[in-house]
Amino acid sequence: MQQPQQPILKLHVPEPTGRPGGSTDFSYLMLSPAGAVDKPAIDVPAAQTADWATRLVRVLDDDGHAKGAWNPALPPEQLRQGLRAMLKTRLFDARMVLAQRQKKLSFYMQCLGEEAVTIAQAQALQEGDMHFPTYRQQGLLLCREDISLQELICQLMSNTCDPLKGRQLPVLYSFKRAGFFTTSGNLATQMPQAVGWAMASAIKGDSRIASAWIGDGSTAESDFHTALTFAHVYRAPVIINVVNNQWAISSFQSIAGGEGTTFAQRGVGVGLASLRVDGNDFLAVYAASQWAAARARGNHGPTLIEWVTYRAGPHSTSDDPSKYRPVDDWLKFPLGDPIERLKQHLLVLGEWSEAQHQDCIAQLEADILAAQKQAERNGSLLDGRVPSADTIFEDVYEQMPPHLQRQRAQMQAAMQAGTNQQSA
Ligand SMILES: Cc1ncc(C[n+]2csc(CCOP(=O)(O)OP(=O)(O)O)c2C)c(N)n1
Ligand SMILES: [Mg+2]
Repeated sequence: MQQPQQPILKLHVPEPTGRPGGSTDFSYLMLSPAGAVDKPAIDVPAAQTADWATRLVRVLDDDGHAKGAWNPALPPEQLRQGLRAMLKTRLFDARMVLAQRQKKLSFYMQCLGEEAVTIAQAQALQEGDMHFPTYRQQGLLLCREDISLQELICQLMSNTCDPLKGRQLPVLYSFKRAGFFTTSGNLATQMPQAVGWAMASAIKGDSRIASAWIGDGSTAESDFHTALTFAHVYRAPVIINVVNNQWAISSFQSIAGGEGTTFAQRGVGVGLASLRVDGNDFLAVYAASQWAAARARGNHGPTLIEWVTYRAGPHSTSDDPSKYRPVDDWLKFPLGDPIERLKQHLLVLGEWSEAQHQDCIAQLEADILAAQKQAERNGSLLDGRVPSADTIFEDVYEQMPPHLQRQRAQMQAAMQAGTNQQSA
């Protein structure tokens, strides 16, 4: 029988809403006014959070006033600490990009424009909780006084004092003592690990929670979905942070599934309480993190939080975003700059001044420069002083087995022969 005429099938390929030479249409962000979104009960059933997964939790308005039910009403000293840590992170990033351009390190990744998500969440969590970060969560370390800048720079320069002995790419830090799980270059692997760690914490009868971090693009990885299912089924005490900075290298967030829906809505679909939050609003980040942490600690279940923010810099030192997006995009991003917004709030409160701001910057720049000089005494990529080759045999077994001892001796002999040949 002859079929009636049917349309030819075609696929939809999402496109960014702005390309170089044009200007981005940011209406897709679906913003809510500051203070407009109410706060659910800490034990709200996950399915009832669907509304919170589409609206946007915001506290700070455009004039720097804090509004609504999510205002955490933090003491001014805590706000100043947050501002200082965000400035420290931004200045450190800028200095390390410069060092990369001077060939002192091979590679660097900034978190320009995203400083609030890590620093406000770090304030809301407790010592002993474990973060499972990506390469863009250096703020979790830079906000701590017990992590020295020098130690971070030695890792970035892969020099003789690199705590990871050159085994990791620059930026892929590991700091157990700071609750900072080893960063993996393989995207999304940290998600099932974070949920597994949270489950183990509950199995052991502990009170520590996990915080997992992932970018918008990486949510397309199957590890992300596996992690959500486990988190939901066992109500694991974990916060799932999806940092939607609009880009995954040159792929717009729509290519990972953000078009016509939100990343927060994925959480609701799987059975997780979900919030969509202004990631450039320090107060909103603190309040939402505190809510999710209290929910996890009270055995009410995990929370997925989509942080809406913007990757203001290139993806890494190997990227040139002017090839795929308008160059002035960040300046036009409706949620602004997290540092400027918290500064404005403190100025409105009468708890900060322009002079204090400039002093703070000068002090931080001096500290970073001094730490860099100290770190460079142990070598940088320029002079090739790297951890000894011997170290590749270490830290695998508690006691080195005979076959590795033999191989190490062979390597040492070969290296010695090479040195003798060179000097002959
Ligand atoms: C499994 C895997 N696939 C691809 C890559 C290459 N890669 C590194 S970062 C990146 C983009 C990730 O974007 P997103 O998750 O949005 O995080 P963002 O860089 O924006 O913070 C890609 C594709 C990788 N490292 N691992
Ligand atoms: Mg991204």
